[in-house]
Amino acid sequence: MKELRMKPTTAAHKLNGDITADALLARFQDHIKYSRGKHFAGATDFDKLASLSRAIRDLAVERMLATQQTYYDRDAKRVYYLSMEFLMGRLLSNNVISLGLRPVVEKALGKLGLSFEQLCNYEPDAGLGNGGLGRLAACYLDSLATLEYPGYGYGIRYRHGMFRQEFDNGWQMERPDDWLKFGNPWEIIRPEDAVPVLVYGRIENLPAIGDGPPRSVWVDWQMIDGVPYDIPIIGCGVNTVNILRLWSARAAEGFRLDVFNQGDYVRAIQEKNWAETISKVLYPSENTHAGKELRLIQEYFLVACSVRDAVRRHLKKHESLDNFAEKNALQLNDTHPALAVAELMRHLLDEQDVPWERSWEITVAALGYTNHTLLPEALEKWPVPLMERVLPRHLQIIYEINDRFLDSVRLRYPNDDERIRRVSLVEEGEVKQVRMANLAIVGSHAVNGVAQLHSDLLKANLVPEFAQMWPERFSNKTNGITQRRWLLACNPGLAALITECIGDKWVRDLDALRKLEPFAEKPEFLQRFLAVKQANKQRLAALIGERHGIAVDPQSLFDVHVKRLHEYKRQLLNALHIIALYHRIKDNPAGDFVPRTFLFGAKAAPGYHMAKRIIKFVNSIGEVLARDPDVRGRVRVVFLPDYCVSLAEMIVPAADLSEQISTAGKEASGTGNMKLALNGALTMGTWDGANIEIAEAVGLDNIFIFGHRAGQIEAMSRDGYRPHEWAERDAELRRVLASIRQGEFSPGAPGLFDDIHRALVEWGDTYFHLADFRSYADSQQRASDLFRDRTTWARKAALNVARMGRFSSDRSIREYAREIWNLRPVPVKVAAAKPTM
Ligand code: 26Q
Repeated sequence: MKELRMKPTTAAHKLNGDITADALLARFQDHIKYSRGKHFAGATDFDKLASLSRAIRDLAVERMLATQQTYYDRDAKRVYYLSMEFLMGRLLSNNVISLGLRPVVEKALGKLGLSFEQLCNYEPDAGLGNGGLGRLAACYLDSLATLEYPGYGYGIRYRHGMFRQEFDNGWQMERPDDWLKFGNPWEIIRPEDAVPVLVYGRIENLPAIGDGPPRSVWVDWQMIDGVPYDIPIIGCGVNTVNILRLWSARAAEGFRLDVFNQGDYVRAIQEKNWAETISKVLYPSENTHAGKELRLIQEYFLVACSVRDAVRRHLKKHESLDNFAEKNALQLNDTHPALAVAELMRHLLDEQDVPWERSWEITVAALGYTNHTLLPEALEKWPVPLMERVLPRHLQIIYEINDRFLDSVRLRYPNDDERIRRVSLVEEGEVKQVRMANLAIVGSHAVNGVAQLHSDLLKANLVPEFAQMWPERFSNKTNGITQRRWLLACNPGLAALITECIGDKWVRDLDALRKLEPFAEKPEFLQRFLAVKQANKQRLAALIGERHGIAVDPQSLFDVHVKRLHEYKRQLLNALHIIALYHRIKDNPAGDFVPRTFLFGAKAAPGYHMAKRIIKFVNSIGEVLARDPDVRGRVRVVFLPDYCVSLAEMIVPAADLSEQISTAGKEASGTGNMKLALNGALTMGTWDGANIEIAEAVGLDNIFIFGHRAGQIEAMSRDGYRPHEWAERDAELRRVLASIRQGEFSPGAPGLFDDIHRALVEWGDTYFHLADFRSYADSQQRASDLFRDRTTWARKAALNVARMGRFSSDRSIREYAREIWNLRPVPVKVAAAKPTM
């Protein structure tokens, strides 16, 4: 596995060894004065944050230039990660760590009596994503840079990222995110690299020239400009600084020239607004496809800007696009950028005059597609009439791709209309729809799922005809997380303890954690391991106290359920168990219960009514329990508002138990499961997604697995699942359901949770809560029993940490690089910047 020469992280410190605390301090103060235009005395907290960030960015820029020059000189193959989401979170702390400058920064700030940690907390999250898929993209950028791969992120610079969540009487309220309000010190705008993007219009068919092919031109389009903003992605302990390029939409120079020419200057300026709406807001829904025109244009905008940029960079070095696929790989983060298939074809055909067959070879060889979901409601399908209006030329190309593809299928499988119907890029029906997953599969040389089970189900259930036709195209690439953010930066206590025991090799080679295994047998180590966890729990308890005025008991078991709110993720199953516990306490108020704090964090898509009601339900349960003296000191339910990356960085290190309880077969992978286990939480999980691989890695003795397996769930779906029968057979569950129906958790508002009750009992319990309840409740009981013996618990938790090496995004990225991108590391040599005093 070890292809890379591992440099010890101390190298990171050496790289900037020649910047002293005094030199950094001078640069910081210069930025206060010359970038912010203030005297130090008048500088706000944000001025200080921005100035430190700019001082750090300056150090990174030197290497960014050297990195780009190296890639150009060496004619390196590059990978472009195309994603509608990059959930970056905060950048300062991670960038300082990557540069090995933490001690220097702390010393410098210390001279002014400033705290680095506090300063970091003023940075707004770059919340340009919904959840797992967006955060995965951010982790992958970190690994690409750290492993010295020539990799770029391409995304959209949303003016408003993921909404801020507030609670009003327990109901979710969405407030606009305004992350750019005070400016973004990390970005570099590059107006000189702006690219034109065309939408709308129609196709005009021209007569063929001689016996050449019929020609068509796209006319009457409207033009938008994509303006790039670059954010440096700093590799940890290396010179590599890659780039995340985010596109912002502006009215093009010639936009609505017709209206200007009519003399209606003011209206013409007003219409510029339309262009700018394209990058205004992130669609805040995960795993649903609403089919909105603006979203389609956003997806096309990303693809058009990125393809043009990649082509331009290629042509700086090469004469033509003939070797484009040898020198470039484009990875599609789900189907959201799947229009890249049609756009790259359009470039080759219409702008470079490459013949169809060769254009197609190049396109398929350059593209790879990662699938992140099997949920049918999440599969992107765009109505043909909409596409015809917005992207007439692309629709034409998609039809041509489909015709040729279906011809090849008919050759191989004659007289198989059913197969043709299923694999077609166009779904027939009242309104025809373009199936983006089919387009992505046909247009890519590699297709992968994100955990073994998911990749298997993808082949077996979602697209069996494609898997049969092209078995070599399909593979698995199990997700990973970056240990630089999700251990080193967010859990300094545990990171220091680990490094003290086994050295710091794990920072760049997570498999090194294995050396921690023998320590799990040493009582002194376990005591310190527990002390770190305790301190992290106290840190979180303090935050909850400050922000919400709620006192949680840091001695209690912290049971953490953080992820997007979705029925398949079954926050509701957790709630049912809490109610059962409550009833047990009421029945036996003198009983000996292991105290628990149930912590939830989750945003619901604004239009997802059931999800919003589940949030209200959990909040209401929390209120009822908080008011009941019998419960005091035993169970506390806290739904933390506005779950986001920076809040996760506080919660993850403090968790004892990690809830990963999706209906088996529904969660493609999960990555929160990895973050929590890496930080020493035990997993309470179903046999789903990456939970399976985590269980195999840590051992079944060190994880709580419960519930029906994917095959059993499928069988129940097929043979008829009758949820009420599961309730009839279980007195405790019956009582839980009855208490919901009787309004026990909606005092003064009977009927408030009737829909929740009905969804479970009458409407078929789509996600099998009732079928898994008993197994879940029993498993939870085992967790409580185990928690009484802290040392045994700590031993299992430590073994989890020691055995999580496989779940580093470094491993994932190496697999993508070798098996899909054919990409090699390109180390960057650079003399570190000489500080100017
Ligand atoms: C699509 C069309 C229109 C509007 C929005 C969307 C949209 C946006 C985001 C559809 C899906 C998403 C996000 C999906 C996602 O985060 N999936 C998760 O990906 C993780 C990384 O692979 C997995 O670990 C999770 O299991 C999976 O749910």
